Amino acid sequence: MCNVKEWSHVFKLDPNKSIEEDDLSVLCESGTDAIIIGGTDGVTFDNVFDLSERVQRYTVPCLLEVSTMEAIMPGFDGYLIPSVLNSKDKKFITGIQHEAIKEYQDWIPWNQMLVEGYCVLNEEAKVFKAAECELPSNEDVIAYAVMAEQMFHFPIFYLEYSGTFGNAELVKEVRKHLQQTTLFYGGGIESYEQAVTMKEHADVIVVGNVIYKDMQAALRTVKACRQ
Ligand code: 1GP
Repeated sequence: MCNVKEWSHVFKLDPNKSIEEDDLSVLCESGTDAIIIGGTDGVTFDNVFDLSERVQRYTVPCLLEVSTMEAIMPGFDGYLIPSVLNSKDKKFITGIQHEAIKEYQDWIPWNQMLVEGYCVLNEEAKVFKAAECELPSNEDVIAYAVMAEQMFHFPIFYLEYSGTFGNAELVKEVRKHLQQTTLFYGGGIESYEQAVTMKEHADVIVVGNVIYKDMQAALRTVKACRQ
């Protein structure tokens, strides 16, 4: 099983976007700690399967962040299960997960599962709308972090700014309240400097979009975590 406590950097690949073989190879061999396959829309069994087969040729751990039941399949090094703590709808906190357990409990490899307590902070992000989130205050965010660790014992608390660079001061503040739970930060990291800034506070930075815009810049974010 993957030990997220040893990670500092991961790339998140969207199965709904295409990536050339050369670029995928460089990413997988960049020294990143893991490749996460996950996205908000257009995630299908076929595109997850295709991408996972390509990534699994490399030694880097490959995890599936489950966003739809239709695209769950065996063969990953781990499975990340989001629970969106600032959603207005119970469905995105425990509802879909509850349905999945009812249907598949005999097949679920529990020792490969990691639950992520998500807090989505960019109102413009697709995931904010898709998971029917409400924007929390800084105080709310800290309470969600404490809840994730102390009440639910989630292994991961994920500050998700997908598409925009977030508030480093808030990430720093959240970090102070977590001892056991690993803090993931994702959103808008497109340069070495931005990676350094967020890595100073978060345990793990998640880099997504820039992969599809500027591969060299994406690779520099790995270097920023290896100093
Ligand atoms: C998205 O947190 C990740 O789920 C990464 O965000 O795509 O903005 O890098 P970006």
